[in-house]
Amino acid sequence: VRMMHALRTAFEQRKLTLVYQPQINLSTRKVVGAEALLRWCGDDGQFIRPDVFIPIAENSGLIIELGAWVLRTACEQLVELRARGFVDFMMSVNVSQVQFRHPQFLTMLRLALEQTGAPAEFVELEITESVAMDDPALLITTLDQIKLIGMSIAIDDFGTGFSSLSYLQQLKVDRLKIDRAFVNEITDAKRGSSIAEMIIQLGHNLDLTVIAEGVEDERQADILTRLGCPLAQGYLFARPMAPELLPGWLQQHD
Ligand code: G
Ligand code: G
Ligand code: G
Ligand code: NA
Ligand code: MN
Repeated sequence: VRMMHALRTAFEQRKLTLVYQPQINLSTRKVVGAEALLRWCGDDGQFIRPDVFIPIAENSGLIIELGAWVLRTACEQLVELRARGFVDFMMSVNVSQVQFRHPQFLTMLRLALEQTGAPAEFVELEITESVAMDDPALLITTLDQIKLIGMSIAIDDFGTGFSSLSYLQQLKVDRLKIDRAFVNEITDAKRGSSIAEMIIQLGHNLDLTVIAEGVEDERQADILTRLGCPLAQGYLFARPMAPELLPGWLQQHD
């Protein structure tokens, strides 16, 4: 309860911020976009990880307001980058299952686009597999509506908890994100990671783009590239960064 109160106070005092981690095309090494990631700057100057406070925001209901702020802020950043000439740039935003199930979710999406002028086709929503699997009817209709709005959909942490592959085929999903854990298993070319390999293959078969998370060294990038993985993000390319650093980083990277 104390943490819940602290979180709400932090949000109201604007101590929750977004950082952005670039996403890269593995064969050209060009930037294709960025993922917006929440950070809580604690009073002691330490960052509190989202894994810790997102569940609290979900349990207290704050996630609805916070999630709307996250999307609106990421859309504003997208619009600013476009004004600076970065026009082929996709902004990925994490969405909690509590937000996804909220009756005003689709209205919130439309409003964020309207208020910021962000183009829907450059906004991607990342939902986790658990959302994806436990209410099929709601999921299918909601994804249909998101596609009508024009946004893309990625399944985050893919491979960590799915129940039905055949079901995936019916969903209007654009991307699968290979969970960092499976990328971590890639230590040498021979062993690779059978799960990562399977997800890349699945992407090819279902005509979905695949992005590998948590790529930390060239060897992993090289193996993923040879396995046919088109996109990646991770410390090898860039750590998540403050918005004011992003345009400069993009300019230099080009
Ligand atoms: O802007 P709006 O009236 O929708 O704000 C809704 C909530 O978002 C309020 O609780 C407000 O304190 C919070 N909020 C508004 N702007 C910011 C901001 O720049 N940073 C953070 N962390 N919260 C904000
Ligand atoms: O940035 P970091 O690796 O610490 O993120 C940890 C987890 O928090 C990730 O699984 C990420 O999806 C989640 N997360 C980060 N930002 C957001 C956000 O804005 N909304 C939601 N719902 N989850 C987020
Ligand atoms: O949404 P998701 O939980 O997958 O968010 C990705 C998380 O992974 C973020 O918290 C981000 O800070 C973190 N991250 C991003 N790149 C790397 C990396 O190369 N290595 C590790 N260990 N963590 C990373
Ligand atoms: Na995630
Ligand atoms: Mn994510």
